[in-house]
Amino acid sequence: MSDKPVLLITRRLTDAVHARAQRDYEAILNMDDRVFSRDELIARCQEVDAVLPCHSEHFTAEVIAQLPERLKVIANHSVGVDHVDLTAAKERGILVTNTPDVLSDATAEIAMLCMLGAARRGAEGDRLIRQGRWDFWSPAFMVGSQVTGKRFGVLGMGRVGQVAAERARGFGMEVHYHNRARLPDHLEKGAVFHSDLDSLLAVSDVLSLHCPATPDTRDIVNAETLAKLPDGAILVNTARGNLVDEKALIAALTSGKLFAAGLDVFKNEPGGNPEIAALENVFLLPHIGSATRETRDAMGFRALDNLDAFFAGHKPEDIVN
Ligand code: 8YV
Repeated sequence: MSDKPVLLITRRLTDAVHARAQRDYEAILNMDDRVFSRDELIARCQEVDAVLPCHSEHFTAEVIAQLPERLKVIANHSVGVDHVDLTAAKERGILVTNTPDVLSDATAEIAMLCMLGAARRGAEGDRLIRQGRWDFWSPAFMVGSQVTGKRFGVLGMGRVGQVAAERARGFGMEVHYHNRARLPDHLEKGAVFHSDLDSLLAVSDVLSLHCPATPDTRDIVNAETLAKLPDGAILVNTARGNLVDEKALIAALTSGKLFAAGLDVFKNEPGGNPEIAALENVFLLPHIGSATRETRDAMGFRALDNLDAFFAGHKPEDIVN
């Protein structure tokens, strides 16, 4: 028997991450990449010291209550941790970590893709050609909304929000943000701070969501907040589907209050929302904000760094509970 800690990696990660995990742990891999049911997740956790899950595994209070005594750390392969009941984990003495920083660039890239795809009708044009419907051109054809010179509103100016702001500046946009606290000058970089949400909404030609999903932020984009955006605004969501009341979003997209939306995340995942998918003025992606080869390696390594620190008796860098 090896004296390495037993580590369950719930989903298929990159070869480099698997190789390092197998070198340093008694690693249990999921090469088929099958999503575990709740009961299977609990069963698979019974003989392990640590688990490295993705946002697809839900560690609710009920699941956590059935984890074995020996399991002391949940090292997430994600920056968002809304799939883990952090309080229940803490009460059970389980440390929870995440993978910040390493996915900020990749996610900000996807925010730009969603913004431009929505503003310039990227998916609509692609569909038109693929379906053999491009039989007409005129100066009035597929006219979009230019982002250059517009105001980019960031809701949640954390690590991803800051990189997205930087990228938006590259498009000549003026950055505004609402955050719990104002950032120091060197991070704010001239962005305009709005201490209240309504004031940010009023100036957001593009509203980009970068805040965590918590009970406080659930449906923060709703009929009331959407009404406060400038007419013809664009909504970008690369954070979590739970931030948006999708019924209210559909109404705003249908009425023309919003010009378009670019969405990488949905309340229902995988799958999305068929009523949203039926609209022309949306640019949709299947939750791939951090899905680059470079970032997937970096996320796996960051999760392993946290585990290494824990098992060496140190404090992991990215504790979230
Ligand atoms: C991932 C994410 O798709 O980090 C997050 O919070 O939502 C994404 O980066 C996923 O969790 C990868 O495991």
